Amino acid sequence: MAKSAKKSKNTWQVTELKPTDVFLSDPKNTDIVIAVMGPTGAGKSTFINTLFGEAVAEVGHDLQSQTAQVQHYILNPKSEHRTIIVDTPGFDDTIEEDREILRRIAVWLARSYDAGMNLAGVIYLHEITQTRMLGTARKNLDMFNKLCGVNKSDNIVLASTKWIDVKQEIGNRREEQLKKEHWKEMMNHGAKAVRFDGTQKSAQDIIKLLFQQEAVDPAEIQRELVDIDKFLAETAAGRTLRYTLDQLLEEQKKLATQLHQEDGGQDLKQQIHENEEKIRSTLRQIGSLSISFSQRLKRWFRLRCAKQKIFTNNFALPAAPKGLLSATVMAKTKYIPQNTWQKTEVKSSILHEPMDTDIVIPIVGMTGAGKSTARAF
Ligand SMILES: Nc1nc2c(ncn2[C@@H]2O[C@H](COP(=O)(O)OP(=O)(O)O)[C@@H](O)[C@H]2O)c(=O)[nH]1
Ligand SMILES: [Mg+2]
Repeated sequence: MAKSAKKSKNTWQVTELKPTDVFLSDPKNTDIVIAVMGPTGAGKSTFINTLFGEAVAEVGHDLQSQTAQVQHYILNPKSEHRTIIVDTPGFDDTIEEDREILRRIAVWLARSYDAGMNLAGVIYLHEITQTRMLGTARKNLDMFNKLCGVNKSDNIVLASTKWIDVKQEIGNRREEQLKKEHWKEMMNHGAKAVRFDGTQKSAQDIIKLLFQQEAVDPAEIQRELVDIDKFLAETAAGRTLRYTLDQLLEEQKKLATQLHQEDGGQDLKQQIHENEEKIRSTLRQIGSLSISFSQRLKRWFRLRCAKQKIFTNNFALPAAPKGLLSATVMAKTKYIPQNTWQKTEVKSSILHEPMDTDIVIPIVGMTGAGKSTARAF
């Protein structure tokens, strides 16, 4: 993809970059990047140490995430084509919120893309000792899917770890399940499933798999951040938060029913309380996404608006995903006339005489957030 040599700062560089973000001091456009992702405890740092043959990354020995920052390690510093291995934090509700983890990974990838570095691929690690794909394991896989996009997955290696800790037949069964269910879509699009057996040769073989692939199309999030200059918060990955919320609400419903039927004990009440906290935290994060989204809308409009007539309208949005779609539909009205969405999505006409000199300021938010109050100003 063509990139201009010199350009002004992108929006993400202004809004998302933090002084604490670590990056290579001397990025080169000959560098090859391989990112290692997966839940905390999956064995990412151990994999990297095994690959390097020495302890370069800190290995976690408790439940807390050891790698809350994105860290990079240069495998062959003297080579013309350096291989940069990137250790990423997992999405695991311990130290940082999902949005912050996402920001750190996205910003690192965006900076590497901006510097002309080449992403060779991503290794996603999954502990074969996990009995089921639930909780953080599920969330990490969803985030990963959204980050990379599932359309083209040639540059993804899905590696299972900790084989030494499971009986062979149980491991085989779980691996089959992963291939048949959770990894199926990515594998259909070219991702490879392998086992990391804990040896350096196995780690090197996994890296080699990525070098056999052709040059990589930038991961979805890089494209969105740098090329389309979208706000990070409104990327496909950010939308996963809404999916998390659905899951939490479903869980809460089940717990409440249980409590009602069993005249619940202290444990159940505690679980409900903890779940409630998670719901609140997810809602807060979704709240920050909505702000970014409306900022983006405003930016789009600013591009084409002269300072003429101001028209303020109020979109009452029911649920987030559908609501956002409706707002987008409205925003596109001028540009894409007579498309299918007009038949399926436009439910009522608001302006009878729209003019291209009109300025539209959508007010977006949940019911009760104060949209009508804002309109009064
Ligand atoms: N038995 C076993 N333990 C492992 C393996 N890989 C990692 N671990 C342990 O799992 C824990 C988490 O590993 P770490 O590499 O820090 O995971 P990360 O959070 O993904 O970076 C540590 O206690 C490691 O010693 C493995 O292949 N087998
Ligand atoms: Mg680690």
